[in-house]
Amino acid sequence: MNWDALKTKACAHHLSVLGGFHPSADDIVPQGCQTLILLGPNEPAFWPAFIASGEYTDGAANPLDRWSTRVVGALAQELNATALYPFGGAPYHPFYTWALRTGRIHASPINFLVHDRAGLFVSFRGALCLKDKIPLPAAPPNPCLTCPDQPCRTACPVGALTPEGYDVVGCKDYLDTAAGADCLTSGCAVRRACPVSQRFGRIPAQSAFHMRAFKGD
Ligand code: B12
Ligand code: SF4
Ligand code: SF4
Repeated sequence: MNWDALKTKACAHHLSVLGGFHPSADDIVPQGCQTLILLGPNEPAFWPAFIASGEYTDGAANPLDRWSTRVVGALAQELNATALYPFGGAPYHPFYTWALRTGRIHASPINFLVHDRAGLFVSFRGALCLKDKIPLPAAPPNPCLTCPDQPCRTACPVGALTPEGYDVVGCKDYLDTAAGADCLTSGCAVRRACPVSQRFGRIPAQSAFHMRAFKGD
């Protein structure tokens, strides 16, 4: 298995390989994991595939988590790897820390993760633990270092998400107001303000789906 073959196989499942790393003794990973790979939705193709799936249309709870379990699980089986998921309740697997370990996903000025291609819209559907140490490509530069205006710092209309922290209650209160409909239907204004996110092609309906889940509707 090599990086390009992995990307091709993931793409066939509407997933994107967002980065990987070779765990050291300090990393919290399953025993025998030689390479950890982070998978996200392959956007924009992912959304039409997901809403056509049985998990989305059956009306049962947690459709995206169930879709991820089936699809990432199948990919893991194909690759003789172990699948791990970011959801499922505490204690959570440390996806944030793993993301930083890839060297191509960074802590942005507002601490949400930022990826060289997905920007602040980066998110994970699962991880693969490979038994082999596969060569990884060099990480592209951190986009924040060449982002002159850093609009993420000031884009939240109520100052709930800034470099000083994330006021989750303040954010959710705003989503309950008429003015908050923009964040609710198009996605977090901070994540949308990032120039890298804007080039990514995230479908607003996908953001609306996540925002509804976040708000608890
Ligand atoms: C609990 C949780 C939340 C909580 C609390 C977040 C918090 N304060 O950390 C709440 C419900 C608020 C939340 C909200 C969202 N989250 Co969240 N969340 C998680 C979850 C499930 C667990 C985090 C955790 O405890 N990990 C276990 C700890 C031990 O390990 P760790 O993650 O490596 O720990 C580091 C981080 O917690 C970090 N950290 C500490 N404080 C904070 C604060 C913030 C704001 C961040 C980003 C990180 C962070 O420091 C720790 C050490 O390095 C992770 C998935 C996961 N498994 O990690 C997603 C995750 C962090 N969330 C994610 C997302 C997408 C969101 C939402 C944007 C989703 C949405 N729109 O519906 C929203 C934000 C709403 C918005 N404004 O758009 C993404 C990351 C996105 C990004 N670009 O950074 C993750 C990785 C899930 C995924 N499947 O991709 N989330
Ligand atoms: S807006 Fe600029 S500084 Fe903020 S996360 Fe995006 S690239 Fe980084
Ligand atoms: S969803 Fe809207 S209110 Fe909440 S942090 Fe993002 S921009 Fe601010």
